[in-house]
This record gives sequence, structure tokens and C-alpha cells, in this order.
Amino acid sequence: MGVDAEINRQFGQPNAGAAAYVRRSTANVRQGTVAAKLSDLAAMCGANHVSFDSQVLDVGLVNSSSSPLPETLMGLAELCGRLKRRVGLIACDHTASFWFVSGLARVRRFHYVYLDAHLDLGWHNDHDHSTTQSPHNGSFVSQLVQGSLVDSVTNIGARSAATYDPCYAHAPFNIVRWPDASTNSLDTSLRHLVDQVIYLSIDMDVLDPSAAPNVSCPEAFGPSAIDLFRVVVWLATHCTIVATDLCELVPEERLLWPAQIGTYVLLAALNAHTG
Ligand SMILES: [Mn+2]
Repeated sequence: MGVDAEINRQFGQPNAGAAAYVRRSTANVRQGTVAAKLSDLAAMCGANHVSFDSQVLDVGLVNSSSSPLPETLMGLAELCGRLKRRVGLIACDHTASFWFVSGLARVRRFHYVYLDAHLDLGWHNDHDHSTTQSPHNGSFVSQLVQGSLVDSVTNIGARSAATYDPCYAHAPFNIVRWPDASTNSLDTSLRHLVDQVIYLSIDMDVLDPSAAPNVSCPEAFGPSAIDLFRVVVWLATHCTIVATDLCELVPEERLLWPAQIGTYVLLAALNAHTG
């Protein structure tokens, strides 16, 4: 499902309409062929034993005219959790992740894993008293942690200058920087997640800007598309993914491939299985 309005952006270029952009840009990703394509991508990552379901239901765009968007997202996530439906959300600012997680957390426990060049904690901003503010895209993870909404938090891909601020040296969660996720070290760097139930959030700025130039807060020196795919397939086959979201792409009609990368990664996260 998609949501096309921003919720609370404090950082980066506005990206209202991101979900419709992704849909327009991926009209060629048909259900009948996507499983074969995903299998080939997995084989490129050395995951020959992984196959994919092709059952995907596009629920459509969330229209929140009658109630505020955060409450709508919480309600939908809670409903999907009760129905035991694996759900993927394509949204605008990363704040959507906070509200989707908040709804799902009413139903079940899980670990929060987010692929993001930034930590979205806001601790390095002295003026940012995020515990008393409503969640925004630069600090919502802080509220996830403080509210004990999830069992643990793991960032993969942190690399912005602010992520090296000393204030994060003792952050109360796991930070897996790209060198530790880039080669064959996933079994080591992510071993705490093996066999766990996880929620996977994908901030598209985790990708190198050459792979996704149209993100709200681009950061140089990131992973390639196939690097990202490998990490997601690892998570989908070593963990149980209950829900995912994909955020921060900026609509840009001349750039179709970043939306395609995002869609294939999201489908892989939701549909991968072994054996
Ligand atoms: Mn983010």
C-alpha cells in the first residue's frame, strides 16, 4: 500500500507523491514474471537456494481524508497484524515508519531493522528535544527506542558525518556500518537477528546516489543496488519479516530505475523463502 502525503518532514527535499511515482515507474513489474526476475537477482548475490512467491496484492494508496494520517497508518498496520498479513508500505518521509510500527506493535513484538545512511536519532542537534516533539524524519528512531515499542533496533548503512558524532558511541542499539555489511560478513554482523521476527524499514538514501539520485537526503559512498538486494535477501531468509516500508524517494519522472530498485527490494523482502 502507498501513502502520498508527508507526515512530518524536518530534513531533506520534500517528496509528496512518492508512492504514485513508484507505481508509475514500475508498471512493467508484472506479478507473473517478478518471481523469476527476483530469483535471478538472488543468484547474482550467491543465494541460489532462495525462491520467491509472486502473490502480491496492491491495496492502493491510503486516503486519509477522514482522520489524521498517523492514526490511519497505525490502524492499518494493526489490522494487517491481526490478519497475519505481511504488508509493505511505500511512503514519503521516513516518519511514516514510526506510525506503521506503532500500529503493528499493538499486536506483536518484533525487532526494528532500518537501512539508512542516517541514524534518525537527532541527538547531535542540541536544539532537538525529540522526546517532547512529535516524531519527525530526523529523530523518530529515538522515540521508538524510548517508548520500548520494539525489542531491539539495528541500523544498517549509517555513514553520514553526523553518525560519527561521539554522542552515538553508546547508542542503545546495533549500528552495522557499510563495511561490515558489504562483503561476506553478514553472518557475523547480523547474527543477533538470526531466527528473529523483524520489521524492515528501507530509507532509500541508504543507496549510493549513483543508484538513487532522487532521494531527499543523499549521502555519498553507499552501497550499489545489488549490494542492497543481497542484504535484504539475507534478512528475508535468516529472519521472519512481518512488515516493511520504503521511504524518502523523490518523484522524478526522468529517473525510473530508483523506483524499480525499491520495488524489487521490497518484493524480495516480502516474498523470499528457502526450500
Ligand atoms: Mn531515514
